[in-house]
Amino acid sequence: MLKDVVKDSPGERVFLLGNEAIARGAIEAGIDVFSAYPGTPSSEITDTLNQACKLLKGRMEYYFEYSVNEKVAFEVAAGASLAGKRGMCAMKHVGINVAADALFSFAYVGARGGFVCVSADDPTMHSSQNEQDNRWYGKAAKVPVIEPTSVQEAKEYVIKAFEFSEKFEIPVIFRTVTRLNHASGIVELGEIPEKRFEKVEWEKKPQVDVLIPANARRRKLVLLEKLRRIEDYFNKSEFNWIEGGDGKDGVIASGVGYRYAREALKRLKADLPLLKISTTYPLPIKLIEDFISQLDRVAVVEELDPYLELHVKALAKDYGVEIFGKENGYFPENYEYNVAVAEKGIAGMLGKSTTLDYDSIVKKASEVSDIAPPRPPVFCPGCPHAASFYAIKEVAGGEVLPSDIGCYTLGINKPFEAVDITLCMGAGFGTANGLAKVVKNKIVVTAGDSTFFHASIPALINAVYNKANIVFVILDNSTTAMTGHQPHPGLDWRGCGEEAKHVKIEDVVRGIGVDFVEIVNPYNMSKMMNILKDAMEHEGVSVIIARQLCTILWNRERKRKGVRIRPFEITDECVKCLKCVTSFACSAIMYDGKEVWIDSSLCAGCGVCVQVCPEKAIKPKAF
Ligand SMILES: Cc1ncc(C[n+]2csc(CCOP(=O)(O)OP(=O)(O)O)c2C)c(N)n1
Ligand code: SF4
Ligand code: SF4
Repeated sequence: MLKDVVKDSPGERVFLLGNEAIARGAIEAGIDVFSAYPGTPSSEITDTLNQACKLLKGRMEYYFEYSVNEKVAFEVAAGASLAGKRGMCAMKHVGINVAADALFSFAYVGARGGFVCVSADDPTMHSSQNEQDNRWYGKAAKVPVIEPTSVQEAKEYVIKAFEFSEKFEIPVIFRTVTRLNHASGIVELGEIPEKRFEKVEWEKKPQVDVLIPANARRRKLVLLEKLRRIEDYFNKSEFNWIEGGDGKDGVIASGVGYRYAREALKRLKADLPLLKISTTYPLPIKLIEDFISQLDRVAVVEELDPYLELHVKALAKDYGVEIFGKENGYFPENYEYNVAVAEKGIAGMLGKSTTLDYDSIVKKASEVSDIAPPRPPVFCPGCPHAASFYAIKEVAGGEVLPSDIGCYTLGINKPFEAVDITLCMGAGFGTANGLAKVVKNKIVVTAGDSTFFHASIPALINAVYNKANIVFVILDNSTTAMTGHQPHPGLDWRGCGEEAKHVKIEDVVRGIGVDFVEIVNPYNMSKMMNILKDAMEHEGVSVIIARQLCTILWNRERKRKGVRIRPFEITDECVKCLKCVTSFACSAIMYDGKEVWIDSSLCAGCGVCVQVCPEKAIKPKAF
């Protein structure tokens, strides 16, 4: 909990979420600057440091910001590091794709103040569009990767990562996975340093900081030399260790895989030597060699790609050691691991049976889950995106409907079916640029306000410049709803409870040169549909800003102001045509096969269903 994250009582043991432990680590490390763009599973690191920033004023001060996207977040922290301050940024795994340009080059320049970038990977894709394994980024960008294996380590290793970054003057990727970010555990608190936020004088170092080719060529050699020293350091460092018994079989594990492997060995009553690796780049090659050279068979337990496995296999050839991993089918290459996965793989190597029949347990569990009614995610009652998608479907259902990532991706579902493409943030309008040139249909793209600022603006400029014919509906609910209602540049507040300078979407769009710009409240269905029709007639790019506050925030605002929500009800004029159920499907409208009614406790009182009902049978309920 937040109160524990800011608690100044060294030695006390508190119960923290993995992401809170990372935030606490940042506080104990005395960070100077923290910047982030939200993304599950990393968001609570950011939201915790946002709140802690206010509470720690006058005690442990740092600058906090929600940045417009991950590339900027990375660069904000890098700027701080270049000035000798401790800079930290956090993002979900795909955020590193956005920040990658800066990441690769910053490795050459190197850190001055400690620099730590959290990459929160998402095995099983609980809330992501892909399952990329960001350990490869460390190897590709030549940036050290440190991976904690428990909630306590999450806190400790952030502090150590800063010390390490400063020792070797190198940025660090702090890689976590959902199961660690969202797990809770006991954490022993350390000291919170006393620190005021103070600016420093800038020291020029253009031979290092300006990556013209002549400098970059020199810096590459410096980086390679650092990595050699780091590998040596990791061979002996406290991040990695060997535990367990002896014998000719062993296990190598990294990240949370280490915890699963430990538990699996306990269950199997197999006292094998276990090598835990928390520095996945550069790998502690000597330590691995020393470990495997004593063994005949080694199982490698790691989630996602056979990253460790490929490296270990290359070394194992010299020692005639047999490797049991993903490539020979002992472990899966996708989705999250658990103790059962680790046990099955290790038992397979040992030629033993598992302690439980995991396959039949999983089969039974899936039989039970088949009985439960399916509960796909739905728009909240009163969600303005639902109203927008209803209008888009009515007016442009047969056209090409690229979209983006946010709550509005739910527009893919019945009855809207108004999302044809979703790749990654910003790609909705990007792909629309290409589609507009090759398909006969009209292109009607949707993207949220946060997504607009994050990565849609260059594609909009591209469309105006290249004279594409596209309708762009910006679903402006005045928040980044999907990741927990964080702010973005379209709002007048920012991180750490401070006011912001509001960047208006309409000003940006008009400034780019779009001459069809309309702002409409999507709750007004007929107006929204008429504007859509006009936009589709327009030659060139047209932008509709569908502006209505996210209902969760609208409900909170009304509650705060003491405004009673007036729910709607279905009256006796209902002829049971079921249009409100089959064409609109607000989740407050109930249908049990016989009766249709509105659940007053869920209804947000938006009145959109009134406009959907052809009989005008839906009316506000009397208080
Ligand atoms: C590169 C990247 N960063 C972060 C995310 C996590 N994420 C998914 S959607 C989204 C933004 C949603 O906000 P908005 O576009 O305003 O739509 P809303 O959810 O409010 O409807 C974020 C931050 C992501 N998928 N990809
Ligand atoms: S959180 Fe807000 S934007 Fe997301 S579905 Fe609910 S009402 Fe819509
Ligand atoms: S007024 Fe109608 S559409 Fe709006 S939340 Fe209530 S039931 Fe749903």
